Amino acid sequence: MSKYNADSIMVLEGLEAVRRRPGMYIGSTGSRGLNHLIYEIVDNAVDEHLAGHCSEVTVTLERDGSASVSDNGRGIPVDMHRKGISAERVIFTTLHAGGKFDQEVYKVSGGLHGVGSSVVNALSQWMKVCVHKDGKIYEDSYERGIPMTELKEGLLPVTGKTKTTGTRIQFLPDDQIFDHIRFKADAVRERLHETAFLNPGLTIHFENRRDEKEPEVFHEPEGLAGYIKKLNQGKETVTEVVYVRGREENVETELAFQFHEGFEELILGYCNSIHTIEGGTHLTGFKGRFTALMNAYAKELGILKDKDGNFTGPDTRCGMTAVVSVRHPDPMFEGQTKTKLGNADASRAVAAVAGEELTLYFDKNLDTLKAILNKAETSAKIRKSEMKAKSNLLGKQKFSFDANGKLANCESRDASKNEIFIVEGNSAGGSAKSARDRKFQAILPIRGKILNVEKATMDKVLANAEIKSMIQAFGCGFSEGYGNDFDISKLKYDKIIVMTDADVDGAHISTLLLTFFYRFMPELIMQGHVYLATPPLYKAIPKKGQEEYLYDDEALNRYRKKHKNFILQRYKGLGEMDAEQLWETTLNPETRVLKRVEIDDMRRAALVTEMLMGSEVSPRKQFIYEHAREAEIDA
Ligand code: TTJ
Repeated sequence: MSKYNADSIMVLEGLEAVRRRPGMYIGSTGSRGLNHLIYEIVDNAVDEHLAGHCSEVTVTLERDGSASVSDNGRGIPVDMHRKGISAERVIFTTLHAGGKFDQEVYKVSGGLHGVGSSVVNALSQWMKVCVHKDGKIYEDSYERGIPMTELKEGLLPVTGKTKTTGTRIQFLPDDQIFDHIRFKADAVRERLHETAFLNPGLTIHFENRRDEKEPEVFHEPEGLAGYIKKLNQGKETVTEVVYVRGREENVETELAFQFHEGFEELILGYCNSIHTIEGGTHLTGFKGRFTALMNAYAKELGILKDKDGNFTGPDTRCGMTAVVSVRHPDPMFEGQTKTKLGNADASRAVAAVAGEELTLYFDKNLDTLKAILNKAETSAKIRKSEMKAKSNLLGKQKFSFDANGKLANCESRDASKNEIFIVEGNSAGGSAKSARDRKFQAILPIRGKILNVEKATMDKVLANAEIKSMIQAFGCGFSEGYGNDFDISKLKYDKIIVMTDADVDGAHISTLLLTFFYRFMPELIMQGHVYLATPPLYKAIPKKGQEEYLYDDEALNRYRKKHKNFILQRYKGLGEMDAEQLWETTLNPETRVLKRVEIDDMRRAALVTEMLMGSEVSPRKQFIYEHAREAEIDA
């Protein structure tokens, strides 16, 4: 910058604040926060689409590790905003600049904490901005948020002529800020596809040049109905997709659902295109009214007699896949991760739209209604038999060790420091028991494959020995469907660490375990208690100097570049390491590498579980290979 005046000092202070406490602005400095940089920029283009001026967005992961996002909107304003500074400059250097430019239209697409593109700029090694507008091409550039292009009388330099309009942003995240700067292509792709479902008029192009993948196009004119079809892909469905929409109290509601023959309930909530992972008022409004509606119909049709009592909410949602999306002028986000909608009017609005529109629908579509009530009846029957199974189990659950005595518990009773390792295989369990620090580390060995809880009914799940051991060891109960006995304050360990071999079977077992936690104890994951241990793949023993453990192939390649003469020892499984090696590489908090499991990983996992567990062997194996050790890192 050429001159330091009051304005530029304010700008520098703003950037400093963002760089000093990045987590406050983007949530985390791990993969999740990193990917959010892209979404934050994309959301600006989506806003331009919602304003009616943009039909195409292109997102590219570039070969140099940067990302670029372009649209065919009107182009960011480049005219003089104030005191000799282009509007574009103000947008990219001032926190919360967004609102000032479009006061009357509320920001509809959202974006992480709605903080805007200046945060992305502040957290990027460099950023380039290119605007096509009024027949001219304008360009600007920044490094770590600081402008690098000289303004001409306060305006951006013009670098060419154009017949189109639009905005292109390219940026490279700052490796001084983030744990690593490799965008997760799969997560970005899923998110863009989700954005396409939520904005049916928009076409989104995605290109991963970094990994030389073919370009992809996401265009979903069927909107939420299309989203439901995708979520139910591979499932046997028992109803058509139902879609209704309406407007109430200034809140727009759209919802779609379809029932399948299974028992799981999957309801995704969105507010202003933000996925509300923790749920909130829009979902309670929908669920409450849906249950009331089903009970009223069941009585009217004589399916429920007075003596039967009502269906519970979960009965009426047995096998339901649903998406509820609201647009709210002033959303309040609450909860641990600020992803729980808090507005009371959203609950009333969704309930009103569901009540009115679904009554119209069911009065005309008795087949759908009967299929749903049929499932509710089955669910009520199972519920009664499962309640018996559950009370039997809970009656015996008085002790912290399991029935087989397999748990090697730790000595300390300080739950805030204790750790429990879930270890695959008896032999590895044995060496882990002698390797651990018995003061605060407990070992629970599990044998072979654990049950796939996605497929099993509740009483089967509760009869499974491995699962019983875990529930009893953790001490915090579990929640699912009928009643909620989960109480995180009773959890006996701060860290639950899944430790499996670094091979296909190990990956399969950890997927099954995570699926179990996700379904029965999701708070454990949401509150960051679940981790994956990462045993090394190799030990390198050089002719001279210290031996080194290598945790992945990238580390091996780096090692190869530095060392010429060494012996490489490959670990095939945990059982191959002796107690001392196991302690040093995998158990010792000072030297080990842990990956925290994030709820985003689980969302993706839930969507692919079907594929993973399906009968076709080859795509499943392929998937496991590709993703085996790729769980997102935020250690
Ligand atoms: C604002 O009001 C005047 C006309 O242009 C409006 C605007 O801001 N349009 C706009 C911004 N279109 N696209 C963007 C945009 C696109 C990307 C990819 C990134 C950013 C930060 C903004």
